[in-house]
Amino acid sequence: MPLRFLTAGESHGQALVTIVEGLPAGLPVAAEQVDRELARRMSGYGRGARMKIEKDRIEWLAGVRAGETLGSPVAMVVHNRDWTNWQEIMAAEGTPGEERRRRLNRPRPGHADLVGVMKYDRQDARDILERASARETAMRVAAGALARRLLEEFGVDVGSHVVSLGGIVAAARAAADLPWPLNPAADRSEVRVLDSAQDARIIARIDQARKDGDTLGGECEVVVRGLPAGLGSHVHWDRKLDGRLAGILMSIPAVKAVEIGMGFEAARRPGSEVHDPIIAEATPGTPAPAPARKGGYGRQGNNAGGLEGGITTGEALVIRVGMKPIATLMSPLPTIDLRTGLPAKAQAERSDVTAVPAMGVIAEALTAWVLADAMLEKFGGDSLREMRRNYDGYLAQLGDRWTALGAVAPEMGEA
Ligand code: EPS
Repeated sequence: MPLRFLTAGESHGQALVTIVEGLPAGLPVAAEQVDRELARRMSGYGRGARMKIEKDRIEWLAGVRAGETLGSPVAMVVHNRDWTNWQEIMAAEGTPGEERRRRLNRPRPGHADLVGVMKYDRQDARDILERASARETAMRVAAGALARRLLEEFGVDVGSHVVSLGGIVAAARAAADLPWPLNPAADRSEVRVLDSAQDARIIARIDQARKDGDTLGGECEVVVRGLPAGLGSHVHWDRKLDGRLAGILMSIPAVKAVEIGMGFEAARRPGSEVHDPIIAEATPGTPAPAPARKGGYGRQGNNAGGLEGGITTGEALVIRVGMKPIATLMSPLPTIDLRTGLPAKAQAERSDVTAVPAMGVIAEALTAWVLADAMLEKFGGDSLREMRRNYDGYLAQLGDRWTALGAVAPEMGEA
């Protein structure tokens, strides 16, 4: 796959870093575009005190000059402001095995704490939780912001909104009826919900959970418009775009479920109610892409969620992502103490009541990542100009094909 990225950084360490490789040269980028996404990830009702401490901003370390990518690896850093409070606890130098402050001895059910100390042979679960923390997703959003920049060059827009939180479900809306662009509308709500009737109820539910020392999960929907048909492939399991999207989205901390289009509901209905009839025009009410982009056909409905055979259909891509409640409860659940092996209450660390609104932003970033990767696979190019030429050529080819088929169709009959 042409695009790659790695991240490093502990939640209360000095900084978070990422290296992004495979972006074409000549892509206009600005720190402000990345920082805007980082700020969106930090927002959302239900976050804890940490988000008041941090003000995530990237600094370019490599790969960008005069506002354009160079084609070389792009490196970015985000400094942790909380580091000043954790320097001694998180210091890289010291004596191995020495008793450390802020040890975590009572692992939280639902967290990586226990399995992590078993697997990595650690005494202190802090050695696990610092990296398992969702703080790391800041760098995924930073990398995803560059992918989003690339997609924007080709008229692809990635948005999301929260469809349920704490068991309160927003009124259902088909992707075609969503406001567009989606994010300015969703971001107006503190919980990123489009249904104003449920907004206040959700906020009250979060307040109640905070009082009860509890946490809440929820679901978001990612919607992408403007994609050409033909990204991904049916030919091999690891090239199927649905699998690639589900895999990366399931890697978001606390995410337990991903559905594409009709999702699980499609498994319960007959085929006649599931598959989207193909029609000889763009789907009514679909603002983009233009008919020529898709080869001149459209669909009655989009239960497939924009993917068939692991390939984009040109309809909107629609993905739902489900997140479990955060594992750190202020009214803790039963666990065992790692030092004594005796029953105890899990450790209560400072945390969020919910991070579902942030999860939507992370899901957008990772969706953008996979799509940018698929665009580079299909259209290649060491420079943006070369990629655009390939892209334009492909769209023209789709248009030609439709014209040619239209010309011969009458003689071909049904045979
Ligand atoms: C997190 C616990 C909280 C969250 C954190 C994830 O941090 P802290 O332990 O410093 O209070 O705020 O999320 C972030 C720092 C972030 O940037 O999203 C956890 O335990 O996973």
